[in-house]
Amino acid sequence: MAPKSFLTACLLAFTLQIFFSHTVSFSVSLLSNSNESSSMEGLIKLEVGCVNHPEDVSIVVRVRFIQLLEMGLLKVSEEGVKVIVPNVSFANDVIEASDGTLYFTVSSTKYTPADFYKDMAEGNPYGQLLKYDPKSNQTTVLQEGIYFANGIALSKDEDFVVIPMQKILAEGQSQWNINPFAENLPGEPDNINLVPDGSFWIALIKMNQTDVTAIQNCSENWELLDAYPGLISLLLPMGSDGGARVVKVDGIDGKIIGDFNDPNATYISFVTSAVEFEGNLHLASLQSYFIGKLPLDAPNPELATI
Ligand SMILES: [Ca+2]
Repeated sequence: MAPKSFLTACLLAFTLQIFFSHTVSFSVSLLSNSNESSSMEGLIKLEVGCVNHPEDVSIVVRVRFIQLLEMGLLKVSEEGVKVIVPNVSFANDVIEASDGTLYFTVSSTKYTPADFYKDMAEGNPYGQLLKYDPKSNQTTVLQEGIYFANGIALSKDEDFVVIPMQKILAEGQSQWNINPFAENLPGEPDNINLVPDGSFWIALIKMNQTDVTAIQNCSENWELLDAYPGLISLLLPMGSDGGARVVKVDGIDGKIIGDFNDPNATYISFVTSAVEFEGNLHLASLQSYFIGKLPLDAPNPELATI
């Protein structure tokens, strides 16, 4: 079959897959509304116009903080910007332990952030968890083979780290002990942040797994997405289609104990990070020009299960 006709056939098959998958699975669409979720009504917009599509938000309680860019792992402080780990093309999130050790994720060792959709289309685990030792200035890979490694958090007692759907026992173990964590979330996990009581807030991204699987099964999926870039928004809806959802999970096995949902992006869309501080939840969004601040003392913000 000629490449162009094959591409057309692939697009047709993919379109049919989307049609039928939407027909039969609409009721289980990710980030769908739930009677057990709390609304984001009451969200306050901070720093409107002063931020540009922030992917993460930090409450700076120390003078310094760490930030990631495509060029590597960077440290940003009042003294300026210092490259700590160079040659990391797709670092995503980082957490600093009390002894200065850094744990960070690389989403893909094969693709750049601009080509993130190719990683999605290929569907292979190119993500990594890495550790940087400030005493030796050495970086080691703790785990490979992670599907699009995204957020990372360190536990309250610093005895394990959490990456999407895995809990990994840290120092004091002769071998890294990997356990399932927060499986079956109602969305794809992005950034994870520790709550002072030992639980975690996880920002969820809407992604239609059925459509993702359909395009992964197309052998020329890159060409398909390059020819029809609008398909990317079907795989990863943004704007009002993307909605916003954050869940709070316990620190034991990741059971959901709190949930805020804005399925139609009425107040904010595409939230990628949620940080709890002094009774408020601070939300970062790749689709907004502000930081969301959600008071947690509103009536009935918690739920038991989904
Ligand atoms: Ca992230």
